[in-house]
Amino acid sequence: MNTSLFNVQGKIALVTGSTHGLGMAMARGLGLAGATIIVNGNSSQEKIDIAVSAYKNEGIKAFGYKFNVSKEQEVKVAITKIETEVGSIDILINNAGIIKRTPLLEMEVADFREVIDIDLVSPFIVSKHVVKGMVSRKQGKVINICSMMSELGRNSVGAYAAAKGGLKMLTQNMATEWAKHNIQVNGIGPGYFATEQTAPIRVDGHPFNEFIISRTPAGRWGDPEDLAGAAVFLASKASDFVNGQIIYVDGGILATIGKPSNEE
Ligand code: GCO
Repeated sequence: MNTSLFNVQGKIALVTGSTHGLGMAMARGLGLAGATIIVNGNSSQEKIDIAVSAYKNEGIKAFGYKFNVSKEQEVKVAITKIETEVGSIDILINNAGIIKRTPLLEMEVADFREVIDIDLVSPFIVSKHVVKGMVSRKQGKVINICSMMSELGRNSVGAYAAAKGGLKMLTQNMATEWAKHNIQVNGIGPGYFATEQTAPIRVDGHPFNEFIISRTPAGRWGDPEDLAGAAVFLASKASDFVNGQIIYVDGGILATIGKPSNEE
């Protein structure tokens, strides 16, 4: 097996929202596979610095850049800075996102708009400014972080589902328009993972925790490290003829209608 297919040595990967959670896990996977990581966050420079140190402590080449993915001018300046100070971006993972768990009839329009803005419009903004360089270099990898909610609805996450459903279609359209430039655009759809974002619905005894464990054929929440393999695959030569696909790393949830409570 030609393992160089999965080689990302020396590639530069920008992972938005990579100071913690799934973004950090995917960036770490790419870093341990030899990529240079551009760490992004928007909360505080301190958080970014802490994350960069954590990557470096594992021997990963990492640089931190604070910018808000939803503000086009900030993104434009940051991408220019990154490509001047570090180098051309070969791999972009649009991971940064938020969720607001509110039933639709109770949700403020402003809150709905904010979720769409961060989770759907921002990947468009960041991709627009990174892909220009990829087109000129005739190569690049874009990975959009979708969700189970790109396929299924759930009470209280309507805005998030609308954004992630849209991100699936945006991924397919990006793939359609950019494949001719040897740019492969795909998505990763994480199932239910043990992160800060899911902590409130994952506590022992919480009905949703029991539900997810019973609804997932693998019988567990995902570990963020479970995502690294799909990230390395979609960031490497191994996926050069894969376009517009969403790889669901979900322990099997989307493969099944589930089982009665009295069935093993
Ligand atoms: C929720 C969860 C999900 C997961 C993930 C599933 O409230 O249902 O937060 O949205 O985080 O997106 O793919």
